[in-house]
Amino acid sequence: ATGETVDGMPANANKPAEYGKAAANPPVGQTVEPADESVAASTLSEANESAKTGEKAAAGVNAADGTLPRVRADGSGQAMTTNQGVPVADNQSSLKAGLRGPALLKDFILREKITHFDHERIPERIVHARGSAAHGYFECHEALTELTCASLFAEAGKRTPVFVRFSTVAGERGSKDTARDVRGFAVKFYTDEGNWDLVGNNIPVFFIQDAMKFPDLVHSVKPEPHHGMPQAASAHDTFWDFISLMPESIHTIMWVMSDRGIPRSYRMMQGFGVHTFRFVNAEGQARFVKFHWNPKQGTHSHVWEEAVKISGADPDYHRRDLWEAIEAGEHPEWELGVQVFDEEQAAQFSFDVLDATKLIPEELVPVRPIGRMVLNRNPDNFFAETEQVAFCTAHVVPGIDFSNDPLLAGRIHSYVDTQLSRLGGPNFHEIPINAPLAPLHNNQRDGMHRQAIHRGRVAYEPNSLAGGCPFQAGAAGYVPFPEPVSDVELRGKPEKFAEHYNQAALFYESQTEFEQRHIVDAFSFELSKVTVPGIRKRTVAMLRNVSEPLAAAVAANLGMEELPDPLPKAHEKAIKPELTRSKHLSLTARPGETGIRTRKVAVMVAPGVDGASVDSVAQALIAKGAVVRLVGPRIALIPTAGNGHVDADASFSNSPSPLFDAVAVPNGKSAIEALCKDGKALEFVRDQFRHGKPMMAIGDARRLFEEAGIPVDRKDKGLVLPDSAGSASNDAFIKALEQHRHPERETDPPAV
Ligand code: HDD
Repeated sequence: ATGETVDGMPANANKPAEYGKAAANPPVGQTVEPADESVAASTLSEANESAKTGEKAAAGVNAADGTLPRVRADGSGQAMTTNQGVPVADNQSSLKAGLRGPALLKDFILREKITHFDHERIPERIVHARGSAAHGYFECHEALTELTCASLFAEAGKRTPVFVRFSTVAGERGSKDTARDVRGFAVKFYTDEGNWDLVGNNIPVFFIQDAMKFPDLVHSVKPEPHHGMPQAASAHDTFWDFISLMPESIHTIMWVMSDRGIPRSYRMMQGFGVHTFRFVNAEGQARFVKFHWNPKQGTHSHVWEEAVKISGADPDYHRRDLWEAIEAGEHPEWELGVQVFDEEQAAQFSFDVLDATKLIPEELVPVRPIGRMVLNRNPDNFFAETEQVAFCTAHVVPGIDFSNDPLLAGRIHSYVDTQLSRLGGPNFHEIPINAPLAPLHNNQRDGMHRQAIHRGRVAYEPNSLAGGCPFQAGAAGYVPFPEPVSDVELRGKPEKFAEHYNQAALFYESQTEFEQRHIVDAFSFELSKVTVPGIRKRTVAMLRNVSEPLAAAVAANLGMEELPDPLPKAHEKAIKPELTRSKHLSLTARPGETGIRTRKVAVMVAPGVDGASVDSVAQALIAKGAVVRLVGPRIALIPTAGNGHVDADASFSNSPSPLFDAVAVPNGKSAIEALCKDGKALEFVRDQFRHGKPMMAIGDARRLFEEAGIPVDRKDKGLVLPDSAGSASNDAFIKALEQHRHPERETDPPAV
């Protein structure tokens, strides 16, 4: 039935039939062919690009070509049914004795619907609850058979499907994306010899050395248990109490307090396997290996105030950024690199390679690129895929093995265990997103929610009744590296684990001046939220072992009159590090290869704007792959100075400054006059300036900057102020945007 419409959108023509006598004969549900044919068929399939979805998945490169299509569901053109497949006649009212009568218990349709709804949620992850994911593939650069027999590295050009989930750690499932935090970087490789999960972070080191301390660490950072605050934040007493009593955490803390803790995008961060793993080749020879993901998009971050404002303007900022980039065909890409070294080399280092609070400086062991990962398809369904995906460090494949890192050892148990309670039983491997592409056969049976229907009478091995099948694979199977073990049982740590400060200092000394300033600010902010003075003091005492200037600056910001004595060290003799500065640890070391692609630029418009200058800037930016939004006082068609219009698709209220990487304000006398009187426009450009963004004002627009108090006469490569629109000024603006940010304008207090 075609109903009445409002501007082409169907009204609910069946609505009157829900009331009075008409209710006894519910009409067939209204279906309306969408006016736009491209949305007509499915709302789910890859064939229909407008409804979900980016490109059609390329054959052979997506997990979707394996286990997912059989479970994809699509209701287009179908009548509604219950979960038992019974057609539902009326989905509006419960079954009652009379129109005004009591509801009846026998209404199995209401009951099924509400019961299912009541059970829709599953427990959120205890850590990394908030995350976003995408499908893609890994492509091997060259055969690595000399190093590992892992099948995904067997030949040049080999592609293996992946599903990757990025996350914050501390916040709950509905928390904001731009909290200061470590980011999870978990990759599931669906290899042809089973699933390999590389469950890493965007920071190459971890807070603690032994899994024994993980529950303590997480309890300290999560909202305090008596009042449930703060959400998605480490700036509180319990966290810093724990940290300042656990000096092994200082190296990781330095990374989290740096700009790494507030990335611009999931697409613009590195990933690390953190632990030392092993590569094992077909001859059984093993080498140690550390895994690195380096983004082609470069490594970029927010500034703190911007991150804070974004969390109000768009708490889904990173989720949206990843989704939109993939929808737009801007598929993010990372290079996988490895640091490969052997036991003898490891023994020479001043630190222990089994200690997850230490990295291996790239000067000591260079990173060798071995492949690339491309994320090219968004999930169909957030819950089915992103929420139900189960990463486990225990999921390794032949050719990949563990080291004796005690943190890793604990993780091998923890992940499987948590999936049991989160996903409700031992069959979580059958959930489509978790199912391997490699066929699986064993004698494990039954359990909650079993999907497989095992045939035959035999569920044991050895057997003769099934011809001995499934038989054990022997040397073709997963054979652990035969590391010799002979020692006494004890609790304790190796000597080298006792040195906590060398690499924290290495990290700090390797940062640029502005990055160091941000670290000082981050410590100052976090500790200012701590209410117990003793905890602040103890943290500053710890910082004195990293850098005296850092400790002094933080102490000054906290109004501490005297510096506390440095925290006593756990080891007696100083251990000399191999190096005190590395050129690989600053974010500026990786500007990326994609220029201004996907960068979001606001072009500010108001009635009377010069249409030609809008076009000139917008076209130049779009040609370079930037995302341009025309931002005005409200979403509307805005008359230009001539007789034309421009379409403002964003407003100062719905898209404030922190959501943009740069702003361009076109010429236009009356437009600028209006903007100079608009507090939101003034706030917009002030924020852009404060957050170090590239800014262009064309002709009259310079007045808006002046009105906002922006020091337009300063020497600043990020301020482009041409008299009129044109290719030279567009090029200068694009160049400023390629630098992403202009931190040299930061002052304390800020100039505007
Ligand atoms: Fe963990 C989730 C990364 C130490 C126990 N962890 C989780 C996720 C990531 C990491 C990325 C989210 C996976 C997803 O997207 O579903 N965790 C790390 C890294 C660590 C680390 C890089 C140190 C090098 N984790 C760690 C330890 C333990 C855990 C020491 C426990 C002994 N982690 C868990 C967990 C989680 C988890 C409780 C929560 C949800 C899940 O596993 O699936 O088991």
